[in-house]
Amino acid sequence: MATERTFSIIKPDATARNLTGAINAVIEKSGLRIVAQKRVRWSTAQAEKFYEVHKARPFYGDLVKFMTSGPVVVQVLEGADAVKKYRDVMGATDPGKAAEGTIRKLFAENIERNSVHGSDSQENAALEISLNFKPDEIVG
Ligand code: 3AN
Repeated sequence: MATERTFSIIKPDATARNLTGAINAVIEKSGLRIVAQKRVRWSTAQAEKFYEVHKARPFYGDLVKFMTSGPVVVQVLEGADAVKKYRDVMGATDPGKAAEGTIRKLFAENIERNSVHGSDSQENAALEISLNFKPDEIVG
């Protein structure tokens, strides 16, 4: 399996509850390496751009409001098959449907306040990483 990178966000519901370390522990236990990380506050424009693909969905406005409601921790994760692996570690979008031991089963509040984001393809991972990190901020 090829070594890949994926983009992760620890969302405002999780930073508000002081769960950054607990979520990072699950990530690291899975074998993924956190090769870049910073805590930031997104502007409305940044959140709108990031979630542009969901623009037509009924939850878009609320999602942008939520993602700008508090600090987020943006990360680059590295490892074998990282995109799929992190999707498995996060669990289903709806925490009610997430498997035992996944981040969303352990920590998410509901389908919107679901604690983490992870890229859904290698192409999107590259795009999302480039939107949030300069190359020299990533130390593998
Ligand atoms: P995932 O984050 O699992 O890739 P997406 O890309 O379908 O899921 O959705 C992006 C984000 O939009 C989710 N993480 C969640 O915060 C929010 N979201 C998705 N579906 C809903 C929904 N039905 N109602 C409210 N928020 C949603």
